[in-house]
Amino acid sequence: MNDYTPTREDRFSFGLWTVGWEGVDVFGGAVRPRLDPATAVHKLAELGAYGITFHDNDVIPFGASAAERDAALKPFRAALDETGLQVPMVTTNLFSHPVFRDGGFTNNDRDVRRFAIRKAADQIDLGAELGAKVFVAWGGREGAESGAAKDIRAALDRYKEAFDLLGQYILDRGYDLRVAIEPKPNEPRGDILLPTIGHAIAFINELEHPELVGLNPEVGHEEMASMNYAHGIAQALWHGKLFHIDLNGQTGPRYDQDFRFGAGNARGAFWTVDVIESGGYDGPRHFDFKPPRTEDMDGVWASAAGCMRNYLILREKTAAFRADPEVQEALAAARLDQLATPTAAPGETVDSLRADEFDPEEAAQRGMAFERLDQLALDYLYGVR
Ligand code: GLT
Ligand code: MN
Ligand code: MN
Repeated sequence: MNDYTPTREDRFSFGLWTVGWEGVDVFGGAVRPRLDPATAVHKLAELGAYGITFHDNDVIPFGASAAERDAALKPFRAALDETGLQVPMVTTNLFSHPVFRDGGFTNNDRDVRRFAIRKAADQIDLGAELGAKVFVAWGGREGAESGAAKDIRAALDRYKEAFDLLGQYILDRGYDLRVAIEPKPNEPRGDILLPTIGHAIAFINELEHPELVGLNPEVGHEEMASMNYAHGIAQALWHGKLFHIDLNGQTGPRYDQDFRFGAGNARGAFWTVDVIESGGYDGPRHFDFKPPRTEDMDGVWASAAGCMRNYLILREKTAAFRADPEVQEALAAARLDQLATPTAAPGETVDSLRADEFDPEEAAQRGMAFERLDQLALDYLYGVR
Protein backbone atom coordinates (compact mmCIF):
# COMPACT_ATOMS: atom_id res chain seq x y z
CA MET A 1 0.00 0.00 0.00
CA ASN A 2 1.28 3.42 -0.97
CA ASP A 3 2.18 5.47 2.10
CA TYR A 4 2.28 8.68 0.02
CA THR A 5 5.81 9.55 1.06
CA PRO A 6 7.19 12.18 -1.32
CA THR A 7 10.52 11.72 -3.03
CA ARG A 8 12.62 14.17 -5.03
CA GLU A 9 11.40 12.55 -8.26
CA ASP A 10 7.95 13.95 -7.45
CA ARG A 11 9.48 17.44 -7.89
CA PHE A 12 7.66 19.20 -5.08
CA SER A 13 8.82 22.72 -4.30
CA PHE A 14 7.76 25.35 -1.77
CA GLY A 15 8.05 29.11 -1.52
CA LEU A 16 10.23 30.13 1.42
CA TRP A 17 7.51 32.70 2.20
CA THR A 18 4.93 29.89 2.66
CA VAL A 19 6.43 27.86 5.51
CA GLY A 20 8.10 31.12 6.59
CA TRP A 21 4.83 33.03 6.92
CA GLU A 22 4.76 34.46 10.44
CA GLY A 23 1.01 34.89 10.34
CA VAL A 24 0.85 38.66 9.98
CA ASP A 25 -2.53 39.57 8.48
CA VAL A 26 -4.69 42.69 8.37
CA PHE A 27 -6.19 41.88 11.77
CA GLY A 28 -3.17 40.77 13.76
CA GLY A 29 0.57 40.50 14.11
CA ALA A 30 3.01 37.62 13.99
CA VAL A 31 2.07 34.37 15.72
CA ARG A 32 5.26 32.53 14.76
CA PRO A 33 8.95 33.45 14.89
CA ARG A 34 10.98 34.27 11.79
CA LEU A 35 12.02 31.07 10.03
CA ASP A 36 15.69 31.00 9.20
CA PRO A 37 16.03 30.31 5.43
CA ALA A 38 18.73 27.66 5.95
CA THR A 39 16.50 25.84 8.46
CA ALA A 40 13.66 25.92 5.94
CA VAL A 41 15.95 24.33 3.33
CA HIS A 42 16.93 21.50 5.67
CA LYS A 43 13.38 20.88 6.85
CA LEU A 44 11.89 20.85 3.33
CA ALA A 45 14.62 18.50 2.14
CA GLU A 46 13.82 16.18 5.07
CA LEU A 47 10.11 16.23 4.22
CA GLY A 48 10.85 15.06 0.67
CA ALA A 49 10.68 18.28 -1.34
CA TYR A 50 13.15 18.78 -4.18
CA GLY A 51 13.06 22.55 -4.41
CA ILE A 52 12.68 25.87 -2.63
CA THR A 53 11.76 29.19 -4.21
CA PHE A 54 12.11 32.68 -2.76
CA HIS A 55 11.66 36.41 -3.17
CA ASP A 56 14.83 38.48 -2.95
CA ASN A 57 13.70 39.89 0.40
CA ASP A 58 12.81 36.48 1.86
CA VAL A 59 16.56 35.99 2.16
CA ILE A 60 18.20 39.39 1.58
CA PRO A 61 16.88 42.31 3.64
CA PHE A 62 15.51 45.24 1.60
CA GLY A 63 18.24 47.81 1.03
CA ALA A 64 21.08 45.49 2.10
CA SER A 65 24.64 46.51 1.20
CA ALA A 66 26.70 44.13 -0.95
CA ALA A 67 28.38 42.79 2.20
CA GLU A 68 25.05 42.28 3.99
CA ARG A 69 23.68 40.56 0.91
CA ASP A 70 26.57 38.12 0.80
CA ALA A 71 26.29 37.46 4.52
CA ALA A 72 22.56 36.71 4.18
CA LEU A 73 23.10 34.42 1.19
CA LYS A 74 26.01 32.46 2.64
CA PRO A 75 24.15 30.13 5.06
CA PHE A 76 21.32 29.73 2.54
CA ARG A 77 23.73 28.64 -0.20
CA ALA A 78 25.46 26.32 2.25
CA ALA A 79 22.16 24.68 3.15
CA LEU A 80 21.37 24.20 -0.57
CA ASP A 81 24.78 22.58 -1.09
CA GLU A 82 24.38 20.34 1.97
CA THR A 83 20.92 19.12 1.03
CA GLY A 84 21.07 19.24 -2.76
CA LEU A 85 17.76 21.11 -2.73
CA GLN A 86 17.18 22.95 -6.04
CA VAL A 87 16.04 26.51 -6.67
CA PRO A 88 13.77 25.99 -9.69
CA MET A 89 12.19 29.47 -9.49
CA VAL A 90 12.83 32.87 -7.96
CA THR A 91 10.72 36.01 -7.71
CA THR A 92 11.01 39.63 -6.57
CA ASN A 93 9.15 41.39 -3.82
CA LEU A 94 7.62 44.47 -5.45
CA PHE A 95 4.79 44.78 -2.95
CA SER A 96 5.88 44.89 0.72
CA HIS A 97 8.04 48.01 1.06
CA PRO A 98 6.05 51.27 1.30
CA VAL A 99 7.83 52.53 -1.84
CA PHE A 100 5.63 50.04 -3.73
CA ARG A 101 2.37 51.42 -2.32
CA ASP A 102 1.20 51.99 -5.91
CA GLY A 103 3.01 48.99 -7.35
CA GLY A 104 6.34 48.52 -9.10
CA PHE A 105 6.26 48.18 -12.89
CA THR A 106 3.06 50.24 -13.21
CA ASN A 107 3.54 52.71 -10.37
CA ASN A 108 2.50 56.22 -11.41
CA ASP A 109 5.93 57.40 -10.22
CA ARG A 110 8.51 56.90 -12.96
CA ASP A 111 11.48 56.70 -10.59
CA VAL A 112 9.79 53.89 -8.64
CA ARG A 113 9.19 51.98 -11.89
CA ARG A 114 12.86 52.30 -12.83
CA PHE A 115 13.87 51.06 -9.36
CA ALA A 116 11.42 48.11 -9.62
CA ILE A 117 12.94 46.97 -12.91
CA ARG A 118 16.48 47.15 -11.46
CA LYS A 119 15.33 45.18 -8.39
CA ALA A 120 13.78 42.48 -10.59
CA ALA A 121 16.94 42.29 -12.73
CA ASP A 122 19.09 41.77 -9.60
CA GLN A 123 16.93 38.81 -8.60
CA ILE A 124 17.04 37.45 -12.17
CA ASP A 125 20.86 37.52 -11.86
CA LEU A 126 20.72 35.60 -8.59
CA GLY A 127 18.15 33.16 -9.93
CA ALA A 128 20.25 32.40 -13.01
CA GLU A 129 23.28 31.89 -10.80
CA LEU A 130 21.36 29.40 -8.62
CA GLY A 131 20.05 27.53 -11.64
CA ALA A 132 16.46 28.78 -11.60
CA LYS A 133 14.61 28.27 -14.89
CA VAL A 134 11.62 30.47 -14.07
CA PHE A 135 11.24 34.00 -12.77
CA VAL A 136 7.74 34.61 -11.39
CA ALA A 137 6.15 38.04 -11.67
CA TRP A 138 3.22 38.45 -9.29
CA GLY A 139 2.03 42.01 -9.61
CA GLY A 140 -0.06 42.13 -6.46
CA ARG A 141 0.30 45.89 -6.06
CA GLU A 142 -0.13 46.66 -9.76
CA GLY A 143 -3.68 47.97 -9.77
CA ALA A 144 -6.04 50.52 -8.26
CA GLU A 145 -8.83 51.17 -5.81
CA SER A 146 -10.41 53.98 -7.82
CA GLY A 147 -11.08 54.95 -11.43
CA ALA A 148 -9.14 58.09 -12.36
CA ALA A 149 -6.08 57.12 -10.29
CA LYS A 150 -4.88 54.63 -12.88
CA ASP A 151 -4.98 55.05 -16.65
CA ILE A 152 -5.23 51.34 -17.44
CA ARG A 153 -4.00 51.67 -21.02
CA ALA A 154 -0.96 53.69 -19.95
CA ALA A 155 -0.33 51.25 -17.10
CA LEU A 156 -0.40 48.33 -19.55
CA ASP A 157 2.09 50.22 -21.76
CA ARG A 158 4.40 50.51 -18.76
CA TYR A 159 3.80 46.86 -17.78
CA LYS A 160 4.75 45.80 -21.31
CA GLU A 161 7.81 48.05 -21.19
CA ALA A 162 9.01 46.34 -18.00
CA PHE A 163 8.63 42.83 -19.48
CA ASP A 164 10.26 43.95 -22.74
CA LEU A 165 13.26 45.43 -20.91
CA LEU A 166 13.64 42.36 -18.67
CA GLY A 167 13.17 39.99 -21.62
CA GLN A 168 15.94 41.78 -23.51
CA TYR A 169 18.10 41.63 -20.37
CA ILE A 170 17.64 37.85 -20.12
CA LEU A 171 18.59 37.46 -23.78
CA ASP A 172 21.59 39.80 -23.54
CA ARG A 173 22.93 37.91 -20.53
CA GLY A 174 22.26 34.57 -22.21
CA TYR A 175 20.28 33.26 -19.24
CA ASP A 176 18.37 29.99 -19.58
CA LEU A 177 15.37 31.40 -17.75
CA ARG A 178 11.82 32.39 -18.64
CA VAL A 179 9.32 34.72 -16.99
CA ALA A 180 5.97 33.54 -15.61
CA ILE A 181 3.21 36.04 -14.87
CA GLU A 182 0.97 35.15 -11.92
CA PRO A 183 -2.56 36.52 -12.32
CA LYS A 184 -4.77 37.53 -9.39
CA PRO A 185 -8.05 39.46 -9.53
CA ASN A 186 -7.76 41.52 -6.33
CA GLU A 187 -6.05 41.65 -2.90
CA PRO A 188 -4.04 43.56 -1.91
CA ARG A 189 -5.24 46.06 -4.56
CA GLY A 190 -8.95 46.65 -5.05
CA ASP A 191 -8.47 45.54 -8.64
CA ILE A 192 -5.23 44.06 -9.93
CA LEU A 193 -4.01 44.32 -13.55
CA LEU A 194 -3.87 41.01 -15.46
CA PRO A 195 -6.55 39.55 -13.18
CA THR A 196 -6.92 36.09 -14.77
CA ILE A 197 -5.06 33.57 -16.91
CA GLY A 198 -6.93 34.79 -19.98
CA HIS A 199 -6.01 38.45 -19.46
CA ALA A 200 -2.35 37.48 -19.01
CA ILE A 201 -2.23 35.31 -22.15
CA ALA A 202 -3.66 38.15 -24.24
CA PHE A 203 -1.13 40.58 -22.71
CA ILE A 204 1.81 38.25 -23.42
CA ASN A 205 0.94 38.31 -27.12
CA GLU A 206 1.67 42.08 -27.16
CA LEU A 207 5.23 41.69 -25.83
CA GLU A 208 8.48 41.98 -27.79
CA HIS A 209 9.59 38.53 -26.66
CA PRO A 210 6.38 36.58 -26.06
CA GLU A 211 8.30 33.31 -26.21
CA LEU A 212 10.09 34.26 -22.99
CA VAL A 213 6.93 34.94 -21.03
CA GLY A 214 4.29 32.51 -19.81
CA LEU A 215 2.17 31.90 -16.75
CA ASN A 216 2.30 30.86 -13.12
CA PRO A 217 -1.39 30.38 -12.34
CA GLU A 218 -2.41 29.92 -8.69
CA VAL A 219 -5.39 27.74 -7.76
CA GLY A 220 -6.84 30.22 -5.26
CA HIS A 221 -6.42 33.25 -7.48
CA GLU A 222 -8.41 31.75 -10.34
CA GLU A 223 -11.10 30.48 -7.97
CA MET A 224 -11.34 33.96 -6.38
CA ALA A 225 -12.38 35.09 -9.87
CA SER A 226 -14.88 32.18 -10.09
CA MET A 227 -12.72 30.56 -12.74
CA ASN A 228 -12.14 26.81 -13.16
CA TYR A 229 -8.44 26.29 -12.42
CA ALA A 230 -8.14 22.97 -14.26
CA HIS A 231 -9.67 24.54 -17.37
CA GLY A 232 -7.39 27.56 -17.00
CA ILE A 233 -4.17 25.56 -16.84
CA ALA A 234 -5.40 23.33 -19.66
CA GLN A 235 -5.79 26.43 -21.83
CA ALA A 236 -2.38 27.71 -20.73
CA LEU A 237 -0.91 24.35 -21.79
CA TRP A 238 -2.73 24.60 -25.11
CA HIS A 239 -0.99 27.94 -25.70
CA GLY A 240 2.36 26.48 -24.59
CA LYS A 241 2.32 28.94 -21.70
CA LEU A 242 2.19 26.88 -18.52
CA PHE A 243 5.71 27.67 -17.28
CA HIS A 244 5.04 27.11 -13.55
CA ILE A 245 2.15 26.49 -11.12
CA ASP A 246 1.15 27.68 -7.64
CA LEU A 247 -0.84 24.92 -5.97
CA ASN A 248 -2.99 25.63 -2.93
CA GLY A 249 -6.58 25.43 -1.70
CA GLN A 250 -9.50 27.85 -1.87
CA THR A 251 -13.19 27.67 -1.08
CA GLY A 252 -14.97 29.79 -3.64
CA PRO A 253 -14.76 33.50 -4.43
CA ARG A 254 -13.71 35.21 -1.21
CA TYR A 255 -10.42 36.45 0.28
CA ASP A 256 -7.23 34.65 -0.80
CA GLN A 257 -7.30 31.66 1.54
CA ASP A 258 -4.04 30.00 0.52
CA PHE A 259 -5.02 26.70 2.18
CA ARG A 260 -2.70 23.75 1.81
CA PHE A 261 -3.15 21.95 -1.51
CA GLY A 262 -6.12 19.57 -1.45
CA ALA A 263 -7.99 21.49 1.23
CA GLY A 264 -10.72 23.76 -0.09
CA ASN A 265 -12.21 22.74 -3.43
CA ALA A 266 -11.34 19.01 -3.40
CA ARG A 267 -13.18 18.22 -6.62
CA GLY A 268 -11.29 21.03 -8.37
CA ALA A 269 -8.04 19.60 -6.95
CA PHE A 270 -8.83 16.19 -8.46
CA TRP A 271 -9.16 17.65 -11.97
CA THR A 272 -6.17 19.91 -11.40
CA VAL A 273 -3.92 16.92 -10.71
CA ASP A 274 -5.49 15.08 -13.65
CA VAL A 275 -4.55 17.92 -16.02
CA ILE A 276 -1.07 18.40 -14.55
CA GLU A 277 -0.29 14.69 -14.80
CA SER A 278 -1.78 14.04 -18.22
CA GLY A 279 -1.67 17.40 -19.99
CA GLY A 280 2.03 17.73 -20.76
CA TYR A 281 3.16 19.94 -17.85
CA ASP A 282 6.71 19.03 -16.87
CA GLY A 283 7.66 21.76 -14.39
CA PRO A 284 7.85 21.65 -10.60
CA ARG A 285 4.78 20.95 -8.50
CA HIS A 286 5.08 24.16 -6.51
CA PHE A 287 3.06 24.94 -3.40
CA ASP A 288 2.12 28.49 -2.51
CA PHE A 289 0.02 28.19 0.64
CA LYS A 290 -0.16 29.83 4.04
CA PRO A 291 -0.17 27.51 7.05
CA PRO A 292 -3.04 29.00 9.10
CA ARG A 293 -2.26 31.37 11.99
CA THR A 294 -3.65 28.74 14.37
CA GLU A 295 -0.51 26.62 13.87
CA ASP A 296 2.82 26.56 15.64
CA MET A 297 5.90 25.39 13.74
CA ASP A 298 4.90 21.73 14.08
CA GLY A 299 1.63 22.64 12.44
CA VAL A 300 3.47 24.48 9.67
CA TRP A 301 5.44 21.35 8.77
CA ALA A 302 2.32 19.19 9.05
CA SER A 303 0.61 21.60 6.64
CA ALA A 304 3.54 21.48 4.18
CA ALA A 305 3.62 17.68 4.35
CA GLY A 306 -0.14 17.69 3.78
CA CYS A 307 0.28 19.57 0.48
CA MET A 308 2.52 16.82 -0.89
CA ARG A 309 0.51 13.98 0.61
CA ASN A 310 -2.73 15.28 -0.91
CA TYR A 311 -1.05 15.69 -4.29
CA LEU A 312 0.21 12.10 -4.19
CA ILE A 313 -3.19 10.77 -3.09
CA LEU A 314 -4.89 12.62 -5.95
CA ARG A 315 -2.21 11.53 -8.40
CA GLU A 316 -2.91 7.92 -7.49
CA LYS A 317 -6.67 8.41 -7.72
CA THR A 318 -6.63 10.22 -11.06
CA ALA A 319 -4.27 7.62 -12.56
CA ALA A 320 -6.57 4.82 -11.34
CA PHE A 321 -9.56 6.68 -12.79
CA ARG A 322 -7.89 7.02 -16.20
CA ALA A 323 -6.79 3.35 -16.22
CA ASP A 324 -10.19 1.92 -15.22
CA PRO A 325 -11.81 -0.01 -18.14
CA GLU A 326 -15.25 1.13 -17.00
CA VAL A 327 -14.07 4.74 -17.16
CA GLN A 328 -12.71 4.18 -20.65
CA GLU A 329 -16.06 2.78 -21.66
CA ALA A 330 -17.82 5.76 -20.06
CA LEU A 331 -15.46 8.14 -21.90
CA ALA A 332 -16.38 6.46 -25.17
CA ALA A 333 -20.09 6.69 -24.29
CA ALA A 334 -19.54 10.40 -23.67
CA ARG A 335 -17.87 10.60 -27.12
CA LEU A 336 -14.55 12.10 -26.03
CA ASP A 337 -13.01 10.27 -28.97
CA GLN A 338 -15.26 12.23 -31.32
CA LEU A 339 -14.24 15.52 -29.71
CA ALA A 340 -10.63 14.59 -30.45
CA THR A 341 -11.45 14.05 -34.12
CA PRO A 342 -11.24 17.10 -36.42
CA THR A 343 -14.67 18.39 -37.42
CA ALA A 344 -13.73 18.49 -41.10
CA ALA A 345 -11.74 15.80 -42.90
CA PRO A 346 -8.53 16.97 -44.63
CA GLY A 347 -9.39 19.08 -47.68
CA GLU A 348 -13.01 19.61 -46.69
CA THR A 349 -14.59 23.08 -46.82
CA VAL A 350 -17.78 24.54 -45.46
CA ASP A 351 -19.38 23.52 -48.74
CA SER A 352 -18.46 19.87 -48.15
CA LEU A 353 -20.28 20.05 -44.82
CA ARG A 354 -23.41 20.99 -46.78
CA ALA A 355 -23.40 17.47 -48.29
CA ASP A 356 -24.04 15.93 -44.81
CA GLU A 357 -27.27 14.10 -44.24
CA PHE A 358 -28.20 15.04 -40.72
CA ASP A 359 -31.38 14.83 -38.71
CA PRO A 360 -31.20 17.38 -35.87
CA GLU A 361 -34.35 15.94 -34.27
CA GLU A 362 -32.70 12.53 -34.06
CA ALA A 363 -29.42 14.02 -32.78
CA ALA A 364 -31.33 16.06 -30.20
CA GLN A 365 -32.51 12.82 -28.58
CA ARG A 366 -29.00 11.72 -27.63
CA GLY A 367 -27.98 12.11 -24.02
CA MET A 368 -24.33 12.86 -23.39
CA ALA A 369 -23.79 10.29 -20.59
CA PHE A 370 -21.64 12.72 -18.60
CA GLU A 371 -23.20 12.05 -15.22
CA ARG A 372 -22.17 8.40 -15.15
CA LEU A 373 -18.65 9.42 -16.14
CA ASP A 374 -18.44 12.09 -13.46
CA GLN A 375 -19.82 9.74 -10.81
CA LEU A 376 -16.99 7.33 -11.55
CA ALA A 377 -14.57 10.20 -10.86
CA LEU A 378 -16.37 11.06 -7.63
CA ASP A 379 -16.32 7.40 -6.58
CA TYR A 380 -12.52 7.58 -6.86
CA LEU A 381 -12.37 10.94 -5.10
CA TYR A 382 -14.59 9.75 -2.25
CA GLY A 383 -12.55 6.58 -1.92
CA VAL A 384 -15.17 3.95 -2.65
CA ARG A 385 -13.69 2.75 -5.92
C1 GLT B 1 2.57 36.39 -2.27
C2 GLT B 1 1.41 36.04 -3.15
C3 GLT B 1 1.64 34.82 -3.95
C4 GLT B 1 2.73 34.97 -4.95
C5 GLT B 1 4.05 35.18 -4.34
C6 GLT B 1 5.06 35.48 -5.41
S1 GLT B 1 4.06 36.33 -3.07
O1 GLT B 1 2.64 35.53 -1.18
O2 GLT B 1 0.26 35.88 -2.31
O3 GLT B 1 0.49 34.39 -4.58
O4 GLT B 1 2.83 33.78 -5.66
O5 GLT B 1 5.37 36.80 -5.50
MN1 MN C 1 -2.81 33.25 -2.98
MN1 MN D 1 1.10 32.54 -5.66
